[in-house]
Amino acid sequence: MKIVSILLSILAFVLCATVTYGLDESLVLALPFDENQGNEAKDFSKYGFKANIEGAKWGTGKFGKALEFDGVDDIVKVADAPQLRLLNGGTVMAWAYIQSGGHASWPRLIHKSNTTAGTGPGYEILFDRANGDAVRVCLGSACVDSFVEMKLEREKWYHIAMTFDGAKIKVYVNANLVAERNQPGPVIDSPDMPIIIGNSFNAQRQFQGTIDEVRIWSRALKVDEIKAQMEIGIQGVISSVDPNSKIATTWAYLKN
Ligand SMILES: [Ca+2]
Ligand SMILES: [Ca+2]
Repeated sequence: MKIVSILLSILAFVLCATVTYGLDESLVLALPFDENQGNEAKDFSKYGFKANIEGAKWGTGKFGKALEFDGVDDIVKVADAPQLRLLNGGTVMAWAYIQSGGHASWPRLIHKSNTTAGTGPGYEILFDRANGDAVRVCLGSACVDSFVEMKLEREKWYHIAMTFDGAKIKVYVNANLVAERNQPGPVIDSPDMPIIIGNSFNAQRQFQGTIDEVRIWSRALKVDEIKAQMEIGIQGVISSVDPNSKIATTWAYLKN
């Protein structure tokens, strides 16, 4: 019995190592927010970053649990790292459930500032209440809005994604392309500035609602990839690496 147990442990370890090794290296941040306790959220990318939760509460997500922001002072931070600067293209996505509170004009969903002044973007996704509840994405000073193509309703889940590849900046809502524009130049570097979720760096662009399944890649995903990501929780992300290995998936998830 003891030997069986030891063998199973070794098997689990090997499978787990395989899964970790096999994760797409362009997936640089994957926050499922499924912990349901504590003030730290684990990143499931191969880089193993973490998010510090200041004020946001655990709640019901699109997949498993998620973080609820009060629209007053809640903020989540992921410290800067070279992989998160997205200088050669990227994809930023999350599920969001929007409520009525928070900043009256531009609540931030995901924000990486390029200035300590705090609202200037390296890259960011926000709700543009000043322009009819559109979703807006910015890369440096280049912003693009969904405008009439996609107005966001309250108390409803939306999957929102931005991609950029050096040529185009694109906005997707529920895996539908709703806006795009030319990318005017390289991404503005923002060393030392953290990724902020549910607010801006200066904590003055508060979001009220729930945010789930934040994922960032260092390349622009294609629409079919965005659709696939929209439809899976973190267990799906892990198992998509090796669909035949349910043991590995379960183990990698449970051990956390
Ligand atoms: Ca979740
Ligand atoms: Ca609070």
